[in-house]
Amino acid sequence: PFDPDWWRGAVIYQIYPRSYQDSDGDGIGDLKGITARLDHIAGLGADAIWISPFFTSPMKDFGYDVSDYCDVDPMFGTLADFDALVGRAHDLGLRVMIDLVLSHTSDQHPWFRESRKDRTNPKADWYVWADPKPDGTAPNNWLSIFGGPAWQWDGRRRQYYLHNFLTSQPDLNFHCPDVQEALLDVARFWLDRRVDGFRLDTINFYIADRYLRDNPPLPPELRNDTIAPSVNPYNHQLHLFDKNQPENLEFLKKFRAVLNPYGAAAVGEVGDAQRGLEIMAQYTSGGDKVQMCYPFEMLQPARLTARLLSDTFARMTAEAPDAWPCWAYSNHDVVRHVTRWGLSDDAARAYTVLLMCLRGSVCLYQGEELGLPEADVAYEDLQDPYGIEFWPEFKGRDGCRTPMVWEADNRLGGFSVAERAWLPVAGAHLARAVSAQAGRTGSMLEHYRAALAFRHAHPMLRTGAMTLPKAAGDAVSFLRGDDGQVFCAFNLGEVPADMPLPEGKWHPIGAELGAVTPAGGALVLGPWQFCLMQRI
Ligand code: ISL
Repeated sequence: PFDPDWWRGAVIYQIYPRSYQDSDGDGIGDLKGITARLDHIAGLGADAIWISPFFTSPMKDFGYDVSDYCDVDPMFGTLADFDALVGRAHDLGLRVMIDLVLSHTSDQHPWFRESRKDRTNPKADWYVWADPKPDGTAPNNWLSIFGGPAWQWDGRRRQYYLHNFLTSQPDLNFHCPDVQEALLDVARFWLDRRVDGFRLDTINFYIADRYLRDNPPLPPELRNDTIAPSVNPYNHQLHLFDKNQPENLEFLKKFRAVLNPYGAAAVGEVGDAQRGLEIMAQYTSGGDKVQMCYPFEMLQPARLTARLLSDTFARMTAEAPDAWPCWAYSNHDVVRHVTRWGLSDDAARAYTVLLMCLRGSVCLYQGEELGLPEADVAYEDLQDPYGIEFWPEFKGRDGCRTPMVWEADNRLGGFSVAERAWLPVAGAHLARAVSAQAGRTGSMLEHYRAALAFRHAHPMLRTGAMTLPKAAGDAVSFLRGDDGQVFCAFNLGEVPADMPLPEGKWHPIGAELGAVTPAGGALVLGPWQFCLMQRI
């Protein structure tokens, strides 16, 4: 059904296609495998799926290096398989979002092969090329997220090209109108194949300063010292010029104009520890750019405490009052949150309910619904180039990318019939496989199902207003709904918390989630307990 607002408050389930389900026994997941497992996602109660890239790619960054935007990599299947996936998803009431990596291509993309030939070919300015400084060094001080300078010398053209990520991921030049048009055509291609929206990779990296000015050093108060400098030198510059230039807003408006006739939605990934919320405000306000941004506030190593939650929402109220965030605790780039935050099952349950009560949309990452911890991947098994480069200070992203576990009594968890999977299945994950949890009262999977159903049953949790969270120690509370119809209180810690009850008449809800009922006019929450109430 045509509903241009479908994304607002939606729960989006992220699939990492290499690791969801292998249908042809090569040890790598594929589109047919995903199609076969869509019932699981619909049964969970998600509104949509986001599939990480499955496009033709040399797989240097596992698909985030695209060499053909309009085809499926043979490893994952065919366009016909994709059409079948979309058909099945729609039959199940699931929207389909795909992951467009527009900021850069693979160095194997025909556009780059042509562009690097010489300085006069028709695509000569499709990438960010620049002459060296007089002493032969890189054009400026910009750094790559994956370490080292963001510039790579090309012997043939005798110029440097910009790469914000791997050297094999050259950045497209969005100052070139033909590049913008080509990318809008990519979006049209997939919309015509009936996708409902896009996750836009690194949306704030699209446009760099046309004068290629040096970034200034980062003032110490803005540094995020939870990231070791050896791992992320990137954290030591103020990223004024290498990303998020004002021209980006013009491109996003054109992108939105392409989406509108289809009722499609886009969520832009904004990885910016310094100005993420402010950028989200720029990109999602006004109703003429992207609908949602995916900020990193809850993906950080530091646990989402009551204080951090209230600070984040206070900053959002100040800097981004009408922005629409899409929250996530976990994804394919970070340590799974259960491990990252050191959560017990009880703590993880409380965090799940909290996520379902927040204003914004939500992304869940495959396996999160099983309470999976990060997998330990041995050095010999590493696949992620980012991890191989920085081992052992940073072990890379493989520990959250191991295969999904479907069957507890199967060597590869029912992921594949191959001898080996592309990444090992974590032994400790098997006991948490879908088969071991489905239908079992009190399991993490059933808890997620109930939590999603709860969000659905209370539309004000999806689209209603939210008061600023009040934090007191580890406890936090807020009201949801335009008239404050729902009261939500959580104890995000080990110490019992005494909380004031809100004024008015209330009846408790969420018993099926384990919510606590106030007794004798007082609300005392034990460790990881929470209370949910609806105004009478
Ligand atoms: O910018 C960052 C921190 O300030 C990074 O976290 C960055 O936003 C993130 O690494 C972007 O990730 C996405 O693009 C990458 C790809 O490797 C990731 O898998 C993808 O999620 C390059 O395409």
